[in-house]
Amino acid sequence: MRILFVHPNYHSGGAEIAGNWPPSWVPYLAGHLKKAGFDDIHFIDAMTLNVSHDELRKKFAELQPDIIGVTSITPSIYEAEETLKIAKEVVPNAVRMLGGVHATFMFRQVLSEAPWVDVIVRGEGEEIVVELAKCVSEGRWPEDRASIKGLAYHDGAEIVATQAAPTVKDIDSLKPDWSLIDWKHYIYIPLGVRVAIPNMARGCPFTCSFCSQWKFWRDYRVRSPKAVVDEIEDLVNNYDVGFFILADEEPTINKKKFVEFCQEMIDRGLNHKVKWGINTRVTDIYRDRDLLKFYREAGLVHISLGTEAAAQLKLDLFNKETTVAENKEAIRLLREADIFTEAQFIVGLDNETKETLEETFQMAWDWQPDLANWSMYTPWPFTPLFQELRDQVEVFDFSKYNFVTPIMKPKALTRGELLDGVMKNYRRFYMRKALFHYPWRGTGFRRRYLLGCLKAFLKAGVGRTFYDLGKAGYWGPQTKDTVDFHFDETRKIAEAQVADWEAAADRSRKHKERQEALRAQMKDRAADRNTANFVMPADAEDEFDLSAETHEARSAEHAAMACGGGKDQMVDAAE
Ligand code: B12
Ligand code: SF4
Repeated sequence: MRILFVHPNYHSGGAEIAGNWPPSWVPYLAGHLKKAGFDDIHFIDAMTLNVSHDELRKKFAELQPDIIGVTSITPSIYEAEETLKIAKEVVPNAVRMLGGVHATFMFRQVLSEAPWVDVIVRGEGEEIVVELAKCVSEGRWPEDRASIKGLAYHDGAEIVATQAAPTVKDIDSLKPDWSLIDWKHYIYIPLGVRVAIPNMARGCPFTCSFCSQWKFWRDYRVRSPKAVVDEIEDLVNNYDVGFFILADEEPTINKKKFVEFCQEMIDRGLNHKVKWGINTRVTDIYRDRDLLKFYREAGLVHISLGTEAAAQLKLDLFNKETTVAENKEAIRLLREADIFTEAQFIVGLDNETKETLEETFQMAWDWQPDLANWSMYTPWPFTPLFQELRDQVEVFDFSKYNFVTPIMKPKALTRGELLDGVMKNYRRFYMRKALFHYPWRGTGFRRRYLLGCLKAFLKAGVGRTFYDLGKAGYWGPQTKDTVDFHFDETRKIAEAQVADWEAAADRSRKHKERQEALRAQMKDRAADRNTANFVMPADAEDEFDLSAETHEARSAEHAAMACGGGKDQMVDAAE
C-alpha cells in the first residue's frame, strides 16, 4: 500500500528566512508506519520546492497513492485543503487525510468548508496513522473507522469525532525515519550546513494564554536522552547534518534529562560535529546559570527566549510567570556563556501604541541579545486569550495568521502603522548590530555565525520576502498608509473543538476548582453545625471522595506545579 505525505506550499516570510527546514512530522509518522510494515512511503515538500498545483497534479497521477496525508498549521490550512482537493480530482480513490494543530481543533469548520477531506487525524499522529493505514490496507475503510480513536469525518450529513486518542505514552517508541528527506535542499543559511528538527520532549506544563502548544500536546513527556542522541548521530553520520534545533516547546524543563542529553553529546564527540539551538523559557536559564557553559560545550550555540513582552503588564496578561528584570539577566548570563540569544517580543495587542513599540526597542537594545524578533500577536482560535479577546478580533482569514501580519488592530494605531513601527524596530536594531557589533565580535565561530544571521536577514530583505512585505506592498514608512494585507473578508469564525481535549493543566485546574468549592462547602457546613438544626446530608461522603479521577488530577496538579512553578521549578518531577 502506498502512502504519500505532502507539506503544503505555504510561505509567510518569517522564521523560514534562515533557510529551508525539513518538516519533522513526516519522519516521525513514517518511522512508526515503517515499524508496522508500511514501507512504501513517499514525500513531497511542496513548500520547500515551491511545487505548483499543476506539478502536484502530475506527481499525484504518477505516484497513484492509496492514502494522501497533508499537515496543517493555522496559516497553511487553506493550502492544505486545496492540496487535498487536487488529490480528489486526480486520484479520487486515495483516502484523503489531514493532520496537525489547526485541523485538530477546527475540524468542524475544516470538514464543512472542505468536504473532500475524508478524515482528520487529531493530535499526535504516530499511533493513529498506523491504525488508519491498517484499516485501509485490510479493506475495512471506511466501515471500521468509528473504532479508531482520534479521528473526525463526515458521516452522511453529520460531522463526527471518535473519542480523543491518548497521547503517545511510550515516547521511546518514536523512531523517526529521516531517509525520506531529500537532504540537499535543507540548508541553514547562517552556517551553510544541513539542518534537521528532531523532537526530544513533547508538551509543556505552562499555560501561556496566547499559545496553542500546551493544549495540543496535552501531557509533558520526554524521550530517553540516549535515544535522542542516537537519532542525532544518525543525522550527522548518515545525512551530514551540521545544525539542528529541537522541535520541543521547552527542552530544558526536565533539567536532569537535558543535562544527560548534553553529556551524551559530549561523550560521543558529537559536540564537535554539529551545533544546535533551542527555544526555551527565561526561568530555566536563570535556574541553570551554573550549567550554561556546559550546555555551550555540548554544542548548544543558539537559544531563542520567549521574553514575549517588554512591559510587565503584558507578561502578566500572557500568564508568562516571568519578570522583565529576569529577561535581562537571562540574556546577560547567556552572553557570558557565549551562547547566541534571540529575544522574542509579541506586539500588536489592543493597547499597543507608538510608545509601547518604542519601549520594546529600548528594552531590546538595553538587554543586548544577538537577535531580536517582533512577532504580531496572533489569536489562535483555540487559545484562552482568544476567548477573552474574541470581540476585538475582526479578521478570520487564517492564511494571514502567521506572526507577521497584524491580525488585531490596536486602538491607537492602524495596522499599517503597527507594521511600520515593527519595521522601524528591526531596521534600527539590525543596522546598529551590523555596524557596531557583528563584524567586531570575536574572530572565530561567533563572528561567522552572527554574520551568517545577518546574511539571512539581508537575503530576505532584498527579496522582500521578509514579513511578507512584498505581498503587503510595504516599501518603508512612506507606504504605511497604503499597505494592503489582502484579508479575505468572506472568511468567518467558527467554534474550536476543545471540549474533549484535556491537557494535564486543564485537569489540574479543574481539580483546584473542585478543591476550592469543597473547602467553601466545608466552611458553610461548619457554620451550619454551629446552629441547632444541623443534619448530616446523605451525599456527604461523595463530596469528600478520593476516587481514581481525583487521585489522577492530584498527580497531574503535582506534576504541573512542579514543572510550571516559574522560578521554583522542581527539576526532576516531570520524569
Ligand atoms: C520547526 C518549526 C518551524 C520550522 C519548520 C517548519 C516545517 N517545515 O515543518 C520553520 C522555521 C520553517 C517554521 C515556520 C513557520 N512556523 Co513554525 N514551528 C516550528 C516548531 C518549533 C516545531 C514544529 C515541529 O517540527 N514539531 C514536531 C513535529 C513532530 O510535530 P508536528 O509538526 O505538530 O506533527 C505532529 C502532529 O501535529 C501530527 N501531524 C502533523 N501533521 C500531520 C499530518 C498527518 C497526515 C497526520 C496523520 C498527523 C500529522 O502528527 C505529528 C507527529 O505527532 C513549532 C512549535 C512546536 N514546538 O511544535 C512551530 C509552529 C508549528 N510554527 C508556527 C508558525 C505560525 C510558523 C510560521 C507561520 C511562522 C512564520 N511566519 O515564519 C511559519 C510557517 C511555515 C510553514 N509553511 O509551515 C506555529 C503554528 C501555530 C498554529 N496554531 O498554527 C507553531 C506551533 C509555533 C507557535 N509558537 O505557535 N516553523
Ligand atoms: S512556555 Fe508558554 S509559550 Fe512556550 S510552549 Fe509553553 S505554554 Fe507555549
